[in-house]
Amino acid sequence: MTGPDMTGPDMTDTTPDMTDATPDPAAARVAPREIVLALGSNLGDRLANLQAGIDALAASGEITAVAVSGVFETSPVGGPDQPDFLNAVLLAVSGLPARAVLDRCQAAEQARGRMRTVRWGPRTLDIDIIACGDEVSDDPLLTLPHPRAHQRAFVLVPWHDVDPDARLPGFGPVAGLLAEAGEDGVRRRDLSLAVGRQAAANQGG
Ligand code: A4P
Ligand code: MG
Repeated sequence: MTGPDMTGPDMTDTTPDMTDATPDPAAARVAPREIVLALGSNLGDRLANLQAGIDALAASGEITAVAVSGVFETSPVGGPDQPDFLNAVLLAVSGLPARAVLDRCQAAEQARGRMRTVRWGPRTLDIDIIACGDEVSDDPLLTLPHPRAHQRAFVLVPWHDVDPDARLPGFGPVAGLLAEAGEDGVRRRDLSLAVGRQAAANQGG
């Protein structure tokens, strides 16, 4: 027989075996970095919705809440006629990929009964990722930094409140962006949110 020797080393299949390489987003990790999350609510018990969002994100142990801004009452920007919002900004650290962080944010929104009917319409809880370290993405499913954050007082005022030296990747210091955007329609409320409640609860504290 003159055909190729099918047992020879040249015929070894070098194609990687994909059966063991199915991506598992839950297992993927990146170097831990700071994540900036904007929370908003204008339906139901707005303060409880924001706090529940923070607690839900921390519950998995994969997103560590570091600090939260004061609470600001804000006039709605865009969308239909709707009630005023409460807005806040949460600083966190996570080694999850950005898409997994988005999944956690959307799960937390769902847990507070978030309905998506009208664009920019009223919502029990919205959690947007403003920045994930220095990551830049133009994917419509997850745009980083958030494409409208740099011009929105309802994001910039609370962010500056919790981190006066913050910088928005690609745009520069938040203080400068805030000076340009102005603070119209944003009022500080005598309310507060807590970080670390979930961790304390998990330890029986
Ligand atoms: N998406 C893309 N990038 C991101 C990101 N960086 N973070 C996608 C979060 N989501 C991101 O979001 C729609 C889709 O955006 C998601 O499926 C996700 O894949 P959504 O939460 O369903 O709806 P949304 O939040 O209304 O959308 P959008 O366009 O992000 O809204 P904005 O621009 O954030 O505006 N006025 C006041 N005073 N306070 C507010 O909090 N919020 C909005 C929402 C409008 N006016 C407001 C407020
Ligand atoms: Mg959103």
